[in-house]
Amino acid sequence: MKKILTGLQPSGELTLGSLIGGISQTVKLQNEYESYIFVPDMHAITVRQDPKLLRERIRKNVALYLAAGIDPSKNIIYIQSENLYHANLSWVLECTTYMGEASRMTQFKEKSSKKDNVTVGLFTYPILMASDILLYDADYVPVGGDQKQHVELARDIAERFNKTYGDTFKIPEPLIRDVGFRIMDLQNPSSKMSKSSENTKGIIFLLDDEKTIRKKIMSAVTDSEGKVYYDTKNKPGISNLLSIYAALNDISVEKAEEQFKDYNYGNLKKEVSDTVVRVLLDIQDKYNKLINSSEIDEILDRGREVTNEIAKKKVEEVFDKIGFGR
Ligand code: AQP
Repeated sequence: MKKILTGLQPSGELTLGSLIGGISQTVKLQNEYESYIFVPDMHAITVRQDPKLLRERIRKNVALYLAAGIDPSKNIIYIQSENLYHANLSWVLECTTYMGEASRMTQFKEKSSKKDNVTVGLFTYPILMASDILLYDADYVPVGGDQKQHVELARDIAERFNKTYGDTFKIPEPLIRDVGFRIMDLQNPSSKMSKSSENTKGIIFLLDDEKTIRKKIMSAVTDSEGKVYYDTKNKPGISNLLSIYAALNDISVEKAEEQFKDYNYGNLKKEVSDTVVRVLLDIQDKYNKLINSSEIDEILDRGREVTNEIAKKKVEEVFDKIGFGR
């Protein structure tokens, strides 16, 4: 069985974008693949985090994975920092990566241009991501378009290492989702809905209450044309609402477009709100039962054990080939 690997950073509260573009993709693939899903807490500290909040969010992420349909009998679920081999391998991979290729990462350029105190960790983050992937010989990494470049870097690093030291790493491939799975900010529909954006009015958090969800969708930015159809370039707001509706009802964007072609924007927003509320309240109900349960700890203990065993073997093989130790 081929392996897939997914992680959602606990750098903020998970959003509708995290659900549609991240968790739900893994839920769909979990029957076909050997699936690894983790909480990349070490990635989250590339920007400053409050320790108490970070710890809360790690647990919340896991509860939300499960509440959204990640099946613990079909997935290995774990916390990145509970496996010290991620950072160990990352160092070796840093020494296998050239400054030129790391400097080409567009996500770093974009994120660093918006911040004052940029950490070295933000720069080397894609190499830690390569370690996350290569440790487990993942075949596929389901990612949004913005992460494709990072998977390509992981491939280049793996190929270089294999060429120098002999066959060691599986060469991973990105599994790119359809355009409709990129969920945009409701207030600024030309930007991705991101958990760490400052203006929270355009972001639906998975744990928002019903009133807040409805309010955010009803005030989503649209356009003045008054016709419902899918056109991301000229109608990013309406296209985003159609994408959300299609993704949550598991239908094509074309089908959603057909269904709403005679609707006005107010009625479209009302239907989208009903769908989002239905899906999120169901997830929240399950989440509330899970968040304080020992089930989460049992799942994470198992994940820690399994992944440490796999990663230890891989890192020992790497260290041996490099010539580390006695
Ligand atoms: N808005 C989105 N639409 C579709 N997919 C999304 N993903 C995240 N937001 C959307 C996908 O979820 C996976 C995990 O992403 P992540 O949370 O680890 O990092 P991110 O992509 O950087 O998410 P954010 O919310 O934008 O985080 P911050 O604000 O901390 O940078 C990825 O596969 C991603 O594509």
